[in-house]
Amino acid sequence: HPERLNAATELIDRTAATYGADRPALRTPAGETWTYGELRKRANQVAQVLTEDLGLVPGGRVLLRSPNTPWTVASWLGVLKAGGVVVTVMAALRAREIAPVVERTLPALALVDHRCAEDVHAVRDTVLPSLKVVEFGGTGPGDLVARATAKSGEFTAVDTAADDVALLAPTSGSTGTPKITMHFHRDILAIDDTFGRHVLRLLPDDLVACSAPFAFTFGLGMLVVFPLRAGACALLTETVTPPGMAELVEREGITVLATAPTAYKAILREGRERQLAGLRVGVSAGEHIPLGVWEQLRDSIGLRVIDGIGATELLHIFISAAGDDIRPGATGKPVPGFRATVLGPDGTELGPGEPGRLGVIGPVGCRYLDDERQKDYVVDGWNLTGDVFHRDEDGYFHYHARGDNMIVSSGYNIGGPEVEAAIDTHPDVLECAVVGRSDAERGEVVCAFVVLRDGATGDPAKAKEIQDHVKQVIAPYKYPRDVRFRDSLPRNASGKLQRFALRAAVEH
Ligand code: 3SK
Repeated sequence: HPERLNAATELIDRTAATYGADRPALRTPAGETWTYGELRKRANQVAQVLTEDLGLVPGGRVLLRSPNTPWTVASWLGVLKAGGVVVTVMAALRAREIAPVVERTLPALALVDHRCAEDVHAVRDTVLPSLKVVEFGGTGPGDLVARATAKSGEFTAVDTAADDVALLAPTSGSTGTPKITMHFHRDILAIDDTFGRHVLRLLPDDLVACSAPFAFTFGLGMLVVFPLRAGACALLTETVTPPGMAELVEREGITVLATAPTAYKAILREGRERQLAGLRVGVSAGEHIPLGVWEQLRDSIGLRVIDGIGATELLHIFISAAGDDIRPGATGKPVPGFRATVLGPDGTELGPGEPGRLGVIGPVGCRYLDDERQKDYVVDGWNLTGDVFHRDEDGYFHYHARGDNMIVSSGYNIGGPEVEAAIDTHPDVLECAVVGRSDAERGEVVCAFVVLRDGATGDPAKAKEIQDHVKQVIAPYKYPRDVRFRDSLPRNASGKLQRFALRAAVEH
């Protein structure tokens, strides 16, 4: 890429010029369609509001919180066009999860869907009173949509450098507070230059759907970066359950579906796989797809699902299997442009068959915003994703486990410590520890071992109370589906929690 590069211009202006401004870019199940020309105009209008009315300057940070809607895409592109940096937070997060992101990233503005604005106002009041919160999609005064549609739609994108920061994407830490990953304009295009172009290979006539929110970079790639670069169309859904997804694929004529293995399992369990028969491509990521699920989809409807593993730190997928180069049971080989290896405890590369820490190098790498944990993630140039893999004689990578305290449930990474911190705020809880438990449907579920204070009774009602409490404190998808009461937690002589003992206990 050239030294001066604005990812939004590449994704929208260049595509509109190459494939035609009248082609559909975004659709919703409610029947709304935005062409490339309309999306370009709205992104420009947002950029005008940001720069002309709200004082955004190049490099200024803009928090974006919304379900997947067309105005979210226009806002994301508009911030980049204005030379700003998008800070994405999931609509599902609660104020206590948004607060550390705001504290760390210090955004000047927040663009928030009016249905999830309350928590952002609360965070502004307690953490960053200077934050200007602008709602969109509602009827309130100053709504972004009303302001934007009053603008001309003529805007020349700020001439950013290819390695200016474009995106700050938080990721749950396996320990402590969230880590904020920084990505440049060129990184956004690099995920398409690698996975998009060599593995996914979208066609301009594709209609793409993905169950993930944009704030999870898996969703950002699948619904914004890859379709817009290919001149294809994205179908934006706000929330969709797996059975609803199969219906949607059939009804809307979706040709490319990206989701987690949990959704494919649920579709098979409900016998809805025929509704996926029109798919040209299926992508599965977030966790490893079990061989049986992959085979059932291949045998019933001829769908050879592309399996992939990615990380927010590397923005998208870096190992995958696609086309004829699939070894059933293996996650696959490094995506063209990436190299991967398996490292032993001393950092030396291990040979075939030996499990160890996965190390990855490619055009996108981890850069945490001002975070000590950078030195643990990037060692000798290798990005250490926290996954344990082995490589076979032929170079295919096989997944074993997470090597840290991250729980991967239905494709979402959940940091054990943040669930523990949420459980600890329940008045009856003395202490707790959280581990992952294998689950046929979700890959893993969060399992909490809880020691109650004197006088409290560990019964199913208390377990439900703790679960409901957690759903109020942090994003509901992180709640412990399995709560087990104990008189004490296993500790070694120096008092250190023996998490391995809890892991062994949950599997038996
Ligand atoms: O595998 C993942 O969890 C992931 C994370 C970020 C982006 C893409 C993917 C597939």
